[in-house]
Amino acid sequence: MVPLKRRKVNCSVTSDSSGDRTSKFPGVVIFLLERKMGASRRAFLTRLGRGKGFNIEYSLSRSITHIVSENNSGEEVRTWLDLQTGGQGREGGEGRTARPGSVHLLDIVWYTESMHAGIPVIILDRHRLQEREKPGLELTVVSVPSYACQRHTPLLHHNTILTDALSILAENAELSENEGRGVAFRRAAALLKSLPQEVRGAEQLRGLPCLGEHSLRVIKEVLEDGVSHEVETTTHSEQFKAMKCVCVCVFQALTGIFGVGAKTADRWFREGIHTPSNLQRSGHTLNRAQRAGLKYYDELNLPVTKPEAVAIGQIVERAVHAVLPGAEMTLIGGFRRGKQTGHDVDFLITHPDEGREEGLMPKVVSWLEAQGFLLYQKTTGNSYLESKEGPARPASNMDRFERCFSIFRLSTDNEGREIQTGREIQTGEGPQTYSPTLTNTDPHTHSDTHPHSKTDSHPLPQTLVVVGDHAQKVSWVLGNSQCSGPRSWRAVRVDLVVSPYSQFAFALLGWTGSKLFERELRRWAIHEKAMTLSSHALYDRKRMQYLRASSEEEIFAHLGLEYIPPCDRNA
Ligand code: 8GT
Ligand code: MN
Repeated sequence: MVPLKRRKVNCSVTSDSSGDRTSKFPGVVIFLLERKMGASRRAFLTRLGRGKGFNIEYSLSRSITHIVSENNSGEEVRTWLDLQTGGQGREGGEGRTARPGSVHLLDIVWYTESMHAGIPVIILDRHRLQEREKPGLELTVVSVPSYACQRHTPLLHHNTILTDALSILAENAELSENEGRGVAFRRAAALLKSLPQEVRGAEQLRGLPCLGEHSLRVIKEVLEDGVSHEVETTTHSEQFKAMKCVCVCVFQALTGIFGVGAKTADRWFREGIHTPSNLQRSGHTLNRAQRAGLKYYDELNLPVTKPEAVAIGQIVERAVHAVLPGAEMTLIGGFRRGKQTGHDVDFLITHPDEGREEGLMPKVVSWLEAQGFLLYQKTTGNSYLESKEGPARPASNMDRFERCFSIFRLSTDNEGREIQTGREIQTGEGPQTYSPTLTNTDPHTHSDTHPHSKTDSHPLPQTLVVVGDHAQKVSWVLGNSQCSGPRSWRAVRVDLVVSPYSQFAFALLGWTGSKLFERELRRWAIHEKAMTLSSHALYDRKRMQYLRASSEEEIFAHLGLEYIPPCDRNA
């Protein structure tokens, strides 16, 4: 458990922390716990709630009725409260600053659902923070639905040690082209992610769905020994390391197509190609996408941060508005689910007048190229036609929207940590030190967009090292000679998708992910509802008709599912 610090409740974030604002819901006085939530998210959630007429207090007081926390267990919140109140009032007595015994201790899910409903929703068991009555390993019987799309799966959860282990085995299975085994591990991991508490003993898992024999064996081993032998062996296997290195980064990152990279990487592995530099020296003829993947290999391996995603969003928005005023753009993928980093940035573009979006992508790409923002791009046209599609088509992850796989050239200000939104970049998640800006000082110089372009003579960056804790400098090892110093840009993978307005809700749902959540939605649709779901449409096979929807909420309703907000789709 993270040690609890005695800490003053932060009252300084906003000046209007008094209780005299008018509330639409008298009797509901909410306190958002900053611990693990962070000050900025707390401020954001407070503004959101207040905008909807909720009474949200910044200080603990006896008027608080609901304490909402994120990623804290009931015990952690209880301990924190005791620290604030000096342990008084635990049994509902007269505490100085709060009434810990009578106040509702709730998970953030209750808050997000209430925000969505516009009223404080009824408190269900799953909203309450779980508290163990007494230390020990008593069984907690939790009833968990078996499809991930029926469950709330937050980004941060209680079982990371177990899910990390299962994810490694899933990745290994996928790299070995054993998709079925990969999915089984991913389903088991997704189940653990959705549990409201930490699993401490295998007995707690009795009766839960999605846990196959193999996954259970791994979980038990980790619970008992702290590690799984199979996971350890996999992590250290040369083949796993090499396949991950060559396959994931060079191919899958660019094509996004499962299997294509794995086959080639496997062949190359057997030829002795284990690293990108092996590949570069191998004399293999590479296609344009592979060359780009190789050239920007290290940077494409660096996580993309939220501020970088936001900065790229501003560039894309400028491009889109320049070529089609009135067009709308939405950040999708992992960032829409609340992730703070990603392997790429995904955007969905549409226009409220159906038809206006046709042919938009080449124009956006031309604009971006003219400004020097693209290092690589491959655009594919829209090949979806409902009349031709045929409802019998199997549900598929691949859609046929107008789409552009690209590598952006994002200018960076290596001297300062401020980006144009004025917020500081969080450096907690990896070696990210760039500060993205929109300044584009050097158009065309590094463009590899045109097949015959020979303008960029940088050799392959073999290692990218960040110097110092909050370093602003990046050193590049180029071949044998190391040159150190700030560079003014970095390469970032960006996916652009254009959808007709009538398909927008389906595209939004399909591209928000996670991949497993999407897979489970399609599985639910077909097996439980006899419907076919894709990123273009939903077809009811019994009634033999398409079901239209203009929002994600409507699609969930058609599917007979409770609405799950993007932040809870992290299965
Ligand atoms: P990340 O942080 O690693 O980027 O995580 P992500 O944003 O969740 O993953 P992603 O690989 O960027 O994919 C974003 C979402 O788009 C996923 O849910 C994935 O299922 C979906 N997706 C593709 N390709 C396609 C496709 O061709 N069609 C549709 N409908 N969805 C796709 O990755
Ligand atoms: Mn993504």
